[in-house]
Amino acid sequence: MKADIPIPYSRALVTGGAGFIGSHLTQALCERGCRVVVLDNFSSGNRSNLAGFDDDIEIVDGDIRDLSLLESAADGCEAVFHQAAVVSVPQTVEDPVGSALVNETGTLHVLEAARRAGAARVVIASSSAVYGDDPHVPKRESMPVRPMSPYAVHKAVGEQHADVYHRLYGLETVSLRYFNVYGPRQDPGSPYSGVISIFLSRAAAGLRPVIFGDGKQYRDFIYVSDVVKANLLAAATTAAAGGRFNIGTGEITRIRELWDRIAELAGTGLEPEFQAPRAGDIVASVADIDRARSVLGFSPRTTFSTGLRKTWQWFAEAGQERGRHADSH
Ligand code: UD2
Repeated sequence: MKADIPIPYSRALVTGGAGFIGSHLTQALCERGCRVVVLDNFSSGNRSNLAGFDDDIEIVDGDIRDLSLLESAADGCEAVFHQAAVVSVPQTVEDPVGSALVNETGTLHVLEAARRAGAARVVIASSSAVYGDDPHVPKRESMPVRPMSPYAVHKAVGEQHADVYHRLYGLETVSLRYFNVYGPRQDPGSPYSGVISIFLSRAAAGLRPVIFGDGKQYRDFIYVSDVVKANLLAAATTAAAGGRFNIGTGEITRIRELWDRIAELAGTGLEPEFQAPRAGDIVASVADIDRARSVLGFSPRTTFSTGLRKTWQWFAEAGQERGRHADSH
């Protein structure tokens, strides 16, 4: 059993536990001796993400729009990690109402189910999207939220619900504002998937990538196991209750440089194709992680080169054995 970050809970619920981040978190909790209930509707999650450790978990095939189902899933759980969401920004633009039922009402349901179940703590996945296109960098938690998409509104409202549950009912809620998360099990399947998963799958297939804009725009890419660690620390740190934390690395990578590094890993000389910038694309995004460092004791461990190499290995192995080749934490 892993003892690096001890988890003071014997049973936890992970919503979206079969998804990219949720499955890594579920695995890490299992490795620390915590019994996990995974609630997932398998719209973007996949059972193969749980391969190798599904004996230790209970899977509830269902939806966070269903409060009574959530209530029974949360029964006996001391901690809840809320990862389920419509994660595509464009999907929330296309369907602002339907996605709000999942992202906003669903988050409220998760908090309410946790309250009714008598859970101590709820850690919710928020996003750097709440900062919108504010050009000031690095992003600090004290900056005002400026949602620019339904997705960002959903995440900002979710944080506010979490605050209210903390103040009103004493539920220990923590919101984690993820920056650009990457790693094994990230699905490259849609044009709006994470850029790293798209570039790696293009490289593996010997295809040129598309760079939107001049490629000088930059992001703060964080490896999934560091995001998992942030969740474990958020669950285990008493002083975190009621807080909002940026979860990134504080380091930047420009999109053009990203492709050059991936091309080198893949041993390809393919040049990117440049297209017009995406509407609403943000030029600069990087986290100030001082608050997470000082309150949670969080510090990202995986360097970008190591994370990229591990993720490339996973993509290169591709296809049939995907789930089994993912990292352990
Ligand atoms: C991230 C989050 C999103 C939301 C948003 C908030 C991911 C996957 N998405 O969107 O959920 O929180 O931040 O601002 O983490 N790009 C290319 N070629 C491609 C794909 C992307 O050049 O084939 C560029 C894209 O134009 C952007 C950058 O790569 O400049 C990153 O794109 P992304 O979709 O991975 O993530 P982002 O930051 O737009």
